[in-house]
Amino acid sequence: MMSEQWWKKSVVYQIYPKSFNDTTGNGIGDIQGIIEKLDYLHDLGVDVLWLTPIYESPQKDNGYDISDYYRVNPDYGTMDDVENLLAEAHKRNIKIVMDLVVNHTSTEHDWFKQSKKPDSPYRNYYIWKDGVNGGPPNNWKSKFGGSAWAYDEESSQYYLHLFDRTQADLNWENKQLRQDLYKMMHFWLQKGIDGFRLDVINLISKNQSFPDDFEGDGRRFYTDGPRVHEFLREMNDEVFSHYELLTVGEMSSTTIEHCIRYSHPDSKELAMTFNFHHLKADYPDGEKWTAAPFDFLWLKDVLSTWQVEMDKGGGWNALFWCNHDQPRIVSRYGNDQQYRVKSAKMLANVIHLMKGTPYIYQGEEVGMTNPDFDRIEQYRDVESLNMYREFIDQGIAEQDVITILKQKSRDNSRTPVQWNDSPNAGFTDGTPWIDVAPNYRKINAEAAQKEEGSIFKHYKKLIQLRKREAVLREGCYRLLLKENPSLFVYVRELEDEKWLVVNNFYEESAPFAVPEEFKEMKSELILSNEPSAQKVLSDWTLTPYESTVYRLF
Ligand code: TEU
Repeated sequence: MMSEQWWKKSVVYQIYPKSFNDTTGNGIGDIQGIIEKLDYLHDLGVDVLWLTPIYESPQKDNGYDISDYYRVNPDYGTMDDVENLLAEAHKRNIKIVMDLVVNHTSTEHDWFKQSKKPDSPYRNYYIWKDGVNGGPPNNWKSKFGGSAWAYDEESSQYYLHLFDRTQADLNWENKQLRQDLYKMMHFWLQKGIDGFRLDVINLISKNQSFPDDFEGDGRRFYTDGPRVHEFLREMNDEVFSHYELLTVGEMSSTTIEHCIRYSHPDSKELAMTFNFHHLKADYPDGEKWTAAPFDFLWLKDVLSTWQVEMDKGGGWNALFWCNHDQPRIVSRYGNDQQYRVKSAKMLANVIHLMKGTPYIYQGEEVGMTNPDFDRIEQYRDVESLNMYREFIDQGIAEQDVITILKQKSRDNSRTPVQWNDSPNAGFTDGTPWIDVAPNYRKINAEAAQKEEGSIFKHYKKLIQLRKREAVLREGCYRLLLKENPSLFVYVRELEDEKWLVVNNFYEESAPFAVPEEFKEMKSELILSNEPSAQKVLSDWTLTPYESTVYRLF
């Protein structure tokens, strides 16, 4: 019998199929390519795979623009391939979680096409409004730039799109739409999938007066909106409660209070939540599109506050550094040059030893870096291309825009997985849809699987530790040395057991003095990225990017 909360013991691996592994030579990854790598993933030790959208889609936003929820994007394969993947994964005790994009569909979805006719029963599946004074209904902005409203000549009204203009927001106020979505979810669950990652699910309920926002871009009127908890509870009741699922909500600009409600078992909404506040440490004044260093004290504070408050409130965190929307963490809060291996392991420790369910994004386990694309022709992402155009139109110099894209573009994480040192990193025999990072001869999975002391082997250890150690799953979290400008030190505690996790985020050595409360305790070295780490805890000077973990008893 599976335990109800099996996902509390799991480590999830995220696959961005387009860039994972191509078996047909068309330059685009596919489902067969995932099947081919199941043994690799089994060796790593992960127990769940989350696939970003594989449904039929015009691919304006790489599948987050779905035109048919019941079909598979032919570039990725067929429904048979999906069934095969499920069977092969389950054989290895690996579960499959699919992406669920129900805040919006592609404007090529049949519902939207029907919806364009004002008298159609589908009109109300989307959000249509009259313009105001010859302009859009309000001043809300799209997250990908420009107005959040697009004008439709045919019906002389505007439709809402919080993302690209080809991603029209669904009208969750419409009960018929909700029922159609639940039906579709059952379809996939009946096939045997093990859960959903729900795309921007906290944006589905909009303030129905659609007011102008004089202080921002409109997000206050739809983020964690008026009926969102009601809708999620309904979804849980109609769909999730019939299965034992991992459900993780992607929460954009959310709050701890809401995330507790989303993920508290008593609320009967979701299993856990992603939030992004810790990935804004390099957004000075909240602005993503600047090239800036990260604010370390702020990072510690945000991560720690979420650890403590979610735990207190009975919520559950999804833990992660990387995904398909974020630059590579080793290039971001680590060091992708001289200390790449060491800093990647340190960052892995910081996240994997916290309380919650850890997620690994493809390539993270071998320390893939940002690719350093220096020509705009190398970028593919709709958001990056929109920003580029906006900045150039504002008169900003091309070189300065590229400097920002190199640091912030979502394409940083979307380059093909580096499997080996053969041409195109073993990703494809054809021409990859996006360039492979030039460092693949040195940084690749085959090398990492062989090398002693590789990042890959370190991730394996962390995954095993999570399975073995109750303190990692259940223990409380406590931050030490809050104001220390280079060390991130925390304790996990369960009954008499304490784990002390000491991390140096910088290239300079840094001293650590054992806190009074631990001085009389015995200690055992659990894990370190520093070969010369001392076996027993005592005052010491951490080497660059050192991360050392002791058990105290
Ligand atoms: O992302 C939601 C989202 O708001 C972001 O993380 C977004 O990438 C960021 O704000 C851009 O600066 C989800 C998906 O993960 C993303 O890939 C999709 O593009 C987006 O929803 C729309 O479906």
